[in-house]
Amino acid sequence: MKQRKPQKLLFTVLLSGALLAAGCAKEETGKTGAEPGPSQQSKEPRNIHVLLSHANAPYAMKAGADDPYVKEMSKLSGTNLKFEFLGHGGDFTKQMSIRFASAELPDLIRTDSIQSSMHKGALEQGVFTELGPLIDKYAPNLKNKLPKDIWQSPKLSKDGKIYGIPALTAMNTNRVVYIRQDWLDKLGMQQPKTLDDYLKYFEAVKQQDMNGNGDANDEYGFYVRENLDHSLFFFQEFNAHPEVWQMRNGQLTPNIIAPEMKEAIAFWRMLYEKGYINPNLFTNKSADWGAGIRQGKAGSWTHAVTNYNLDWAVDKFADKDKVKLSMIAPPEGPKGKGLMPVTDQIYFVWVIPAKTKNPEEIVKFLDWAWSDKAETFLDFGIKDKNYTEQGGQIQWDPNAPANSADSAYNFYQLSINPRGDGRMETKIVEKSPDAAALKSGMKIAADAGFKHDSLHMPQLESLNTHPELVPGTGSGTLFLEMFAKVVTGKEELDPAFDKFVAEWKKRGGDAAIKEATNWYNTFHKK
Ligand SMILES: [Ca+2]
Repeated sequence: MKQRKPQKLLFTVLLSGALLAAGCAKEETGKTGAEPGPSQQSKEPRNIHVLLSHANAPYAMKAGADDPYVKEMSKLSGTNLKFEFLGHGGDFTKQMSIRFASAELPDLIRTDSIQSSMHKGALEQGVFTELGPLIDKYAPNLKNKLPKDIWQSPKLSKDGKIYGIPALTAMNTNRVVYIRQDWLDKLGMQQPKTLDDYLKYFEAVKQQDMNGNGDANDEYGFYVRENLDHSLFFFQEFNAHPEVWQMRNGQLTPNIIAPEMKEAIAFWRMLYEKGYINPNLFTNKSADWGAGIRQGKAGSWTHAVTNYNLDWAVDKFADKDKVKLSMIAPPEGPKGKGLMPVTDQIYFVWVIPAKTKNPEEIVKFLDWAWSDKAETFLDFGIKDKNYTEQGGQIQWDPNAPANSADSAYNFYQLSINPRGDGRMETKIVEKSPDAAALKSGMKIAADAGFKHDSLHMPQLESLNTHPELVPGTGSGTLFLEMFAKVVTGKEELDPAFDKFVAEWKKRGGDAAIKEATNWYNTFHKK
C-alpha cells in the first residue's frame, strides 16, 4: 500500500469526507422514501460489511470471499455478511487511519476505543452512531449478558452517551503461578501457600540439581523475563503492584512511588542476593525465557492459563518424560494478594459509522451474536464439518483436521466472533483433554485478580510526552532503572528510591497525579 500523507493532513480529509457521506445518505433516503424501517423489514437479508483485523490468525489471513464459516453465520443470523480483514498491530493502525481518512467506511468497524488515535477527533465530529437508544430498544442480550458497569468505560461512552459495543477478552484476569510439580514431589514438599513456603521451595531448588544435569546451580526458584514481562509476582503481596494507581490521602497515586513499594523492592533484592531468581533477569528475552523454562531452569514462573497447553505443553520440555506442571495461587502477603489487576475486559470495540443506514439492523446482528441461538456455532463451528451431534451431545475435537488445519477453530471462536475471544468458554474448555486442569487454573486466575482505583482510567495526557514516567516496568522507565540498580546491589534502597520519587514527581509526575485525581473524582462523581 502506498503511503500518502502524514496522519494529521489525512484527518481533514476524513472529516469532510465523512460529513459529505452522511449528507448523501440522508438525501438518498429522502429521494427513494423506501428505506426499510425497523418494523418494515426488507425480505432480502441485510448486507453487513465488517472491517476488522486478522490479528495474525492463520485461517483469517487466508479466508476467501465465499468462506463457509462466514456463509454459515450469515445464514444463522439472517444477514449477508462480508468480513474484510486488515493487518495486525502497527499494520492495522496504519491501514485503519487510511480508511478513516478516505471516509470509505463500511457498516461495522473494529477499533480499540471510540477515542482511538487511529481516528482522532472522529467521535467529536459525529462520525459514529450513538448506540444507547438502539441498544435499549433492540438489544436485550447485550444488556443482559455484558457486565453492567462496562458501559461506563471511556472506550465505549462519552458524557453518558454510548458509541461503542465491546468485544470481550477470554477472561478478566488470566495470570497464574506455574510450578514444577515433579520437583515438589521429588523434594517431598507440598504446594507452597505462604510467602515462607515459596522461599523454602526456592532454597531447596537452589541447593539441589533439580534438572539432573550435574550442575546444581543452573536452576532457579522463580524464573524472570526482561522488563519483568509476565513476571510481576511478589509485588501485590506488599500492596505494590507497579502498574496500578490507588487513592492515597485524596490523591490518585501510582504504586511505583508509594512507601509500600520499598518493601517489595527489598524482597526482590533478597531474591536476587540469595540466587532464588535468574541473575540475567533484566536481559532475559522472551524467547530465552520460554526456552529456559522448557530446558528445566525454572522452578516456577507466572503466565496466562491460556498458555497451559501451548507454550507449556509437557511434550515441549527437554525432560518431557518427567515434567509435571501445576497451576497454583499466589500467596497471601503481609499487605495483600494477587497477580493481576482486574481489567475492563474490553478486547476491542465495535463502532457503527453515522452514514450506515438502518444502524438498528447492525445492532440486532450483534445482539444475535450474544443470543443462546448463536452459541453452538461460535463455540463449535458447522455441524458435521467441525462437530457432530449424537444423542443430543456435541462431539467436538480441536485436533480433528477440520478444526486444526490453520487453527480453523480460531476463526469461528475468535476471528469472526462478534463477542470477542470465545476460546475459554466453559462449554469449549470441557471438551479439552486438560479440562480439569484448565478449569482449576481459570478459577485460580480469577481469584488472583485484585481491585484497584485505576480501573477504566484513560491514558493520561500529561504522560504522553513522558514515556519514562509511565507506571509499570516498561523498558526505559525511571522506575525500572532504579529497581534494577537496587535489586542487583549497585545502589542502596533508601537513597535510590527517594531520589527516584523526587525525580519522577519533578519531571511531570506531579502533573500526572493531578490529572489522574481529577479523572477519578469526575468518573466517580465525587
Ligand atoms: Ca542443574
